[in-house]
Amino acid sequence: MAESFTVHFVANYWRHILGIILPLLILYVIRSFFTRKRDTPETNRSPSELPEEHPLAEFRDAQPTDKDSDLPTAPLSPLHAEDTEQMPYVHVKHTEEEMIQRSQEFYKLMNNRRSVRMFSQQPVPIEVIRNIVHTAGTAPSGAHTEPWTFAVVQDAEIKSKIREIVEKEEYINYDRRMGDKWVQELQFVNTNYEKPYLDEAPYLIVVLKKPFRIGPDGTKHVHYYYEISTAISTGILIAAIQNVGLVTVTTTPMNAGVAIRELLGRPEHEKVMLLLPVGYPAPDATVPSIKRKPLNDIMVLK
Ligand code: IYR
Repeated sequence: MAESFTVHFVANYWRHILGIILPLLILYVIRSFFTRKRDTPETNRSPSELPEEHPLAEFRDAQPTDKDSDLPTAPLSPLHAEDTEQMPYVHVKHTEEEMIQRSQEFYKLMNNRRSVRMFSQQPVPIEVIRNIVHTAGTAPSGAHTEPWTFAVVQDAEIKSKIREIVEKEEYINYDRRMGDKWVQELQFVNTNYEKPYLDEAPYLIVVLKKPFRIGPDGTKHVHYYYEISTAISTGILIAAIQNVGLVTVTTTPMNAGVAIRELLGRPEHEKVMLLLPVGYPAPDATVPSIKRKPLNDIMVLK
């Protein structure tokens, strides 16, 4: 009896029932879509959801695409927890005159820096390179994660293998991958696919950035701002190279990163960012004659 009533009711009034249920269902779906977006803290949102210009967008890279993707993610250690010990800052103070003089001298030193692509094969003590890399490691980094590795290559065979890998890719870059406009705009740098400096300089420093690290327990710790942190440390590395009277050129190993990383036996979660040959300039080294922007073009005072 009750059953036939239900069947009868549904058969007669299904349009009304649908008319009530369907809009409710649509409203529910729309509401849950918006609440999910609002309630998810930005840092917990999957990096692939972040818009291009978002400051955390670089974490799209941090999404492992390889075997590390199965690792559980753990938060970074709470470096800023209340019980973190504080210590006095050791301040070296200079007089205003000294500051002016030191800043001028440092400017002169750095203004003399040029990207040099012609190297002497004269050896450089490894102690100098160790000190330079040590200095790069003093850079600030997101949540003090120190998300960098500097692979220093002195072995001639590894250097020439890296040169081979880079030249193979650069040949394609110059020949067809990058197009005529790119080739034309770079003409003044006087480069081509050949990179003799990669194996002629006594050292080749490979800068690797680490989107995350893997803890001893196998958990993954995401490194915030790993890209800018590694870039800052490279800037300090370049200043340290200039400070001892050696030269370098920042080389971007376009499309050659994975092969270089594998050659160096570095783990998959380290990404090759830059190659820096380091040594003395060749006695007959030349550089393009360029001018730097005047201060007024790069600084605004408000
Ligand atoms: N990486 C290429 C081309 C190149 C690109 C830029 I942008 C430069 O400032 C210089 C060179 C090469 O090393 O030949």
